[in-house]
Amino acid sequence: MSTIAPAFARLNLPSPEEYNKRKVALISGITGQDGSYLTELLLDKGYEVHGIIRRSSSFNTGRLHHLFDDASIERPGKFKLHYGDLSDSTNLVYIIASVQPTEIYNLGAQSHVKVSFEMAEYTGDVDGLGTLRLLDAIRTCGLEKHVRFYQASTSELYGKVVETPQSETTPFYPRSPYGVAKLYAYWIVVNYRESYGIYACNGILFNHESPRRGRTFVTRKISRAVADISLGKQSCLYLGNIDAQRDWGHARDYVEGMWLMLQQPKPDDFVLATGETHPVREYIEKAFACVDVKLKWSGSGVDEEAVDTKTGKVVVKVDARYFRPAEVDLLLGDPAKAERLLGWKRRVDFDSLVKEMVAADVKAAKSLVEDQN
Ligand code: NDP
Ligand code: GDR
Repeated sequence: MSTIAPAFARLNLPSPEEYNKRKVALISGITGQDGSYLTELLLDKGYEVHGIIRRSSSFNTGRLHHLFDDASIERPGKFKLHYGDLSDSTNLVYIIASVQPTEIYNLGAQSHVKVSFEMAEYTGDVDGLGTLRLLDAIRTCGLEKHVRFYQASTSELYGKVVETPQSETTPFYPRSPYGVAKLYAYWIVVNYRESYGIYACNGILFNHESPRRGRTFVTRKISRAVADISLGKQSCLYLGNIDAQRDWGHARDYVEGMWLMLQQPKPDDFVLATGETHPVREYIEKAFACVDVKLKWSGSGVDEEAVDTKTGKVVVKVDARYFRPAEVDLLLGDPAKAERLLGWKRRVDFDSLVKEMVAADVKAAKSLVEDQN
């Protein structure tokens, strides 16, 4: 019975000092964008990395595939995946008791804001209560003084604009079931830190992207469409609110900030952001510019569209299907606290991010075309 494991772990625990001589990380959401970059970072730093993966009928470890091929990582025990789910408390207790991590990164979530309106209860369960389950699993295993905990909090907590730039002291006003679930997670982390002395941090991260970004998030949806349109594989890109503004950074920079938060003398909450904001429309224009397409816009609201000025063909159309019941209009973060106390600084700027994402998708689309020929 797995319930025996925590008692066993508690009885055999070394002192926190002895316990923390090891570097063992456990990552929920390891198969996601951030999970894959964080795994690379931690393996480079000499950690033993364990990840929680969901059982899926289709292959879901694509973002980690290159790590399986790396002979230096294949050493037994250096990198290991465990089946689990944030909705399953017993399983989380069992994994923590057997891995005995020194750091836990809770990146697992139903992370799509629009989907959260359709799956509100599930999102609340996984993103909100899932965080509580992990924290309680730490306590059940008697590890509250041993383990350091990172929570993937989000700029979606700010939601409706109360002030800009948004910092650690800006009041929250979430605008989606996702944001509300993450609000619960944020506060339960603060509460368990204050109640039980767990070293637990909220990283309030603004949007961060990369060529590994999920394909239904707006930046990746655009970069893929631009690649496919430039190769004649797609004719038009359909989008929702293109006037929303986001503070977009690169995921690789942000996972470094996550790690830094767990290396401090005291736990605290930090914003990671670039301090710049850009409308979705600008991302679209810059992405098309990467393949030498200049756009001309016409119409407004749900009738807005853009043509390729060379061909006169419509390549972007606004589509009401992609609008959300409530929108977050403007995100602009103030990373001053993280810069000052963690020494964190983003490296990749907006233009470089757009170029990297489009170039990666053009390369992938071309190799697919070659494979098919
Ligand atoms: P992704 O959507 O790329 O990855 C989410 C991960 O969570 C995947 O590994 C997914 O598994 C896993 N997951 C989903 N449901 C469950 C569940 N029930 N139990 C266990 N694991 C589950 O997200 P990102 O990598 O972009 O983001 C990482 C975290 O940071 C998320 O919590 C997100 O909400 C948060 N965040 C992200 C920001 C961003 O801009 N990227 C900004 C701020 C916060 P599977 O692969 O099987 O689907
Ligand atoms: P967001 O990211 O909701 O900010 O959440 P997303 O890329 O989904 O949307 C950004 C903005 O673009 C607008 N938009 C569209 N979005 C999508 N996905 N698809 C479209 O077709 C489209 N057209 C316009 C959206 O309305 C929105 O304003 C991301 C996630 O990673 C969260 O998990 C994370 O917490 C936050 O970033 C910070």
